[in-house]
Amino acid sequence: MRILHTADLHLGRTGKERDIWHQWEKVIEIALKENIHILLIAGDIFDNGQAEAVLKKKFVISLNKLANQGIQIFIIPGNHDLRQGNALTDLELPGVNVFYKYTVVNLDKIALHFFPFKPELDGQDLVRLKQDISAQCQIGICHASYITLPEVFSDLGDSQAIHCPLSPEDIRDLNLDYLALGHYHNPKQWQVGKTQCVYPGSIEPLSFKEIGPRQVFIIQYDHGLRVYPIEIGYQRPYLCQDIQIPKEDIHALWPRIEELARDLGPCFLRLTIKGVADKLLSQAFQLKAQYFLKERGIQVSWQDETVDLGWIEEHRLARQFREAIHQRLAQSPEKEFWWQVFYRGIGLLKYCENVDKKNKV
Ligand SMILES: [Mn+2]
Repeated sequence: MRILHTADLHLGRTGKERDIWHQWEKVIEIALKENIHILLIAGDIFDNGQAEAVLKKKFVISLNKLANQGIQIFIIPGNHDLRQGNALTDLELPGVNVFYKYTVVNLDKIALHFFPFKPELDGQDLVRLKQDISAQCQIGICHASYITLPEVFSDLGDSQAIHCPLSPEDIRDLNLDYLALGHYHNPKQWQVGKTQCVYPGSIEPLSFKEIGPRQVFIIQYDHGLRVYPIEIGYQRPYLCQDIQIPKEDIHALWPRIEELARDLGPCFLRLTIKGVADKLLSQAFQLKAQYFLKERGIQVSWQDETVDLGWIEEHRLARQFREAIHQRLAQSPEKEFWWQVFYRGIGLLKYCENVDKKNKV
């Protein structure tokens, strides 16, 4: 018996429709190639409850490709599917099952326990819902928050999305062999007692927090349980880069922009720009670079940490520090060293001023 576990497709997410669809097509291909018997989707197929009819139709056609090969498809809703409506209506066709209340499906040696998403539930509620079924392999499917992992806690906490909190004790009490989760968007695999727990993560990165190639998981049950991920890459990753203005010359930074355009494929790029520059020149440069990179499929968001030359001129301490450094630069052969002293020193002076300002407020 071979099962494919995925979750968090977020079909229809604004601006990412095509990327997500390409990734979903990869999942379908893998499902066909890997000879799976069952596809589990642990919630958040759609980004919101009011998915467009055209998109739903396209999705049903894609599921039909699997159903026609005898693959059974099991779906539970996630919080996004039920956001302002219900996106999972009209999906039920032969071979496709959507569960809205706790259900056990008994297949030969495997029992599948479906716990559909409900905002008011927690881990102990799942334990109370679960029926005692005798089967060699017990698999649970839910859209929940394993808050014991710090990265899950902080990420879901930041988005105020700690729904259905789960603890290691809850997982022990559930007494499963495999827990197929959805909700957290980075792939994660860990073990609690005998239970293998997996978040497959989103199928396409949706924010700067979703790092690395995407994965789906294959669960194979013969005599024992074997679980392994299959990488499905991504369409457009989220990347972060620091760039430093050489000396005080913003234009000397242009080759770095060209290098980024050459080295990076289509992506979302957070550029943190550091150093000293005239504010207006720097803003003009950022606009020009942003346009240049956009033409090459790179979407830039700027994090401006530059210190304005104008500010230095206006502040006696900063101005004198700059003058002193320029003297050293003229005399010393260690130019790179003195530039580093300058960046650090001027950054510190600017920081101190910001702190002073805050304290006054
Ligand atoms: Mn999600």
